Amino acid sequence: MAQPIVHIIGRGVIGSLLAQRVSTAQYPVRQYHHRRNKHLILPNIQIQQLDTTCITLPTTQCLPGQPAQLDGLVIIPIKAYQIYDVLLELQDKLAPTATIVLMHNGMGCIEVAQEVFPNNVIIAATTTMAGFRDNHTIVHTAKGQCQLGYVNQPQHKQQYEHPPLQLQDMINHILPDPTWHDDILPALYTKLVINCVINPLTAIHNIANGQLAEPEYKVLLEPIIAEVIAVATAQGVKLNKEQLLEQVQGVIASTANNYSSMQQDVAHGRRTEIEHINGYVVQLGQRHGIAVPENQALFDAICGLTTKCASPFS
Ligand code: KPL
Repeated sequence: MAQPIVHIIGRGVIGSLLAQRVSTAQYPVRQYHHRRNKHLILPNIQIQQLDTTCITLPTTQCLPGQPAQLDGLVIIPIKAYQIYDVLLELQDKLAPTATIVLMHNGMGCIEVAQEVFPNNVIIAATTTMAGFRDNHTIVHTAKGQCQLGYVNQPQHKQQYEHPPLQLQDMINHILPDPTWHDDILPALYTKLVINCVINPLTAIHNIANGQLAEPEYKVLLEPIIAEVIAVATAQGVKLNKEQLLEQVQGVIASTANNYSSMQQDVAHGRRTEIEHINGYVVQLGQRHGIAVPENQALFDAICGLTTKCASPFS
C-alpha cells in the first residue's frame, strides 16, 4: 500500500513548519498556495530551525482548479477567517476518504467543516508550536505541543484505503508532542482561554508574551478567564479556573520571548482572528445572556486598532 500523501494548505508559519516536519519524517508532502497567486512566482520558503540552521522548503503548488481528488491527510493550518472560503474551494477536490486536520486559533470553524464535508473524517487540532515570518523566512521559536481529537468519524470506515490507525500514526510523527482526546472540546476551550488572554493584551500593549507576568498585567488575567469559563459552562464544557490560570501563566512563561500572532498581525497592519477569539466569547455571551464586559472591551480595542474587523463572528 502506497504511503498516503500529506497535503498542507497554505504558506503560513504553522503550515510551513509542519511541511518541514513532514519531510523530516520522510512522508510525501505537498504544500499549496491560493489560486489567486497562480500567476505569481512565489519564492521558496526558508525555515530557520530551532537550532538556527536553515533549510529551504520545496516550491509550493497552486491549489488545483479542476476537481482533483486529494486523498490522504489534508492539513489546513490557516487563519480562522480564511477557513470558510478555503473549505468551499476544497469542496469538490477532496476524496471521500481524505482525512481533514483543522488547525487554527479560535472557534466557530469546526461546524462549517462538518457541514461542507459531512462524509470525511475530521480532526480538530490545536498547537502551541510557534514562529514568525521575516519576509520569506519562517523563524521557528517554540517546538510546542498539540492537542487533537476526532470531530467527525463517518460510519463507513471499511472503505478507507488508509485505515485511520495508519494516518493516526503519521500524525503522531508529524505534529509536535501530540496528545489525543476522546472529547477535544475542553482542550479547544482551554486554548481559547489562552488566546483570549495573551493575544489581545500583547497586541494592545505591543509587548512580548512574557511581559504579561508583570504585576500590572497579571491582575487582568483572572476576570477574562472567568468570563470564558462562564460561556464554556453554558455550552456544556466544564473548565477549572485555578488550573486555567496556571496554564495561561505557564504559556506566558514558556513563550516569554515570543510575540503572539495577534501582536504580529496588529504590528503589520494585518487582519486579526479577534472575531474567532474574544468575539466568539462575546457571541456566546449574547446567546446565553451572560455579561462578558472584559472580552467585549478587548474585542472593541482590537477592532479599534485594525481596519479589517467585522462584527462578532456569526
Ligand atoms: O497561540 C498563540 C498565538 O500567538 O496565537 C499563543 C499560544 C498565545 C502563543 O503566542
